[in-house]
Amino acid sequence: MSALEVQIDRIVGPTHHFGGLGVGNLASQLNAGQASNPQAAALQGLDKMRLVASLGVPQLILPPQPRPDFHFLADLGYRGAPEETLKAVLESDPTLLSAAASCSAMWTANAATVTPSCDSEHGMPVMTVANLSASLHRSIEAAVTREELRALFRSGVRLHDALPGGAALRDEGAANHMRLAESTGKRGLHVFVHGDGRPEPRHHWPRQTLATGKAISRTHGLREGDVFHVKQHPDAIDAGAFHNDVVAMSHHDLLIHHELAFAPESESQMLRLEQRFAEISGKCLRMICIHSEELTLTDAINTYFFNSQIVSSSNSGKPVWTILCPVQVQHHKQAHRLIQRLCADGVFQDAHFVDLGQSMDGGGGPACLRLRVPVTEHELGCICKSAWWTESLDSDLRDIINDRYPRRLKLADLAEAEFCYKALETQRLLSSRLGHDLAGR
Ligand code: SUG
Repeated sequence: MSALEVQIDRIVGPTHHFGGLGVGNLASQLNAGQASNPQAAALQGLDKMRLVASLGVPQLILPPQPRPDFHFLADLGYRGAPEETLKAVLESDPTLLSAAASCSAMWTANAATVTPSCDSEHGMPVMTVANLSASLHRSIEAAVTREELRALFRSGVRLHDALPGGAALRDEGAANHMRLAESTGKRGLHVFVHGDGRPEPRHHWPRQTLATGKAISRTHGLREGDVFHVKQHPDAIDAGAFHNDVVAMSHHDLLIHHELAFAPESESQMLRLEQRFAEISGKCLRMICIHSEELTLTDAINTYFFNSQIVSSSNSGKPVWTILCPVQVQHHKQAHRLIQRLCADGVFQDAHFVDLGQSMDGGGGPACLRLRVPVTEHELGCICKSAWWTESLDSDLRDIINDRYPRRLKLADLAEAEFCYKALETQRLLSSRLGHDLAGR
């Protein structure tokens, strides 16, 4: 049966701001307190979705999660009228106000880990919502994400709650998971990347644990021999690669990674991965290692080279692989040269450079902004129709964003009740245009 890879992106919300909350995330820390432009952020995201859809790749859209999250603030003891609550939080703990208003759910690569039906003993796609327990502002995403995925996929997927266990089972979803297969619908191998265990990074807390990868591989019904647990290089985490998708990218049978992406002790796992790939597919895994002389770790992190989004489609039966890179790659001599080389070598048939400045300033590139879901044609048919990208949906969403989103926002603006009422109303408008019928909205 033929299969496709669906991309799920989320509209950036009107409360998008630079809170400096990203653990081990250099861009987030560097831009903390700068004025953001929520309107530009949302439009940049929509531009990328339009580009992906124009390449013939199925694109789904989620609305922003409701922010500020007053339930979260109430759970922390801030009660009373919103006017008073917002001012009280700003005064006593601005970080909590920032967390309650964060639009970090835009980075949907962190929403869940996904296994297609062909790899699972359950015989249907399996998803585990990420608990994002490494950071306060992200841990509040999981409950709504679960409702959204249920509304999108209905009974077509086996949806697992976020893992329990808090810090011990830190899970950041697909950003630390790579599936390698001959093609979307063929049996695949699963690489789970974790950062804990000795030697630990010296400066930043690893966001994903080995125990998490093991738990997900069990609950997703994966074959033991098809699962690989690989440790992230502690130097990569220390240099600012807080997720694996900042130093490695993959699609089908292609894995491109920085030489410092994986810890030296993971070498045997990588060898086993290559062997296993050949066993199950009769083909060679295409592994491309980018050396520090070609692109330093620092430049890889500054440009988000490895966070480029790879999509494939076909043109008159011929596969077309396209890479969507951040414009920062185009502006960087070595990084740009690498993309040109990969295109000349036929790895990619096309490259686009996308301006996602507002997301990049929070530490998220093109690949962070999408969750990949491989589905069969039958499973595709079960997905909620109103969430698919169309010209008219795109145009209506842009109208709402152009009319109602602020162009400049600082944390203190989030303490204004009028602003927050309007933001919540705008989010409801976007949700209803997307036809989402979600509990609690
Ligand atoms: O979790 N940034 C996100 C960026 C996530 C990128 N995702 C992937 N690599 N897949 C994070 O650190 C910044 C929030 C702020 O600074 O206000 C933030 O949460």
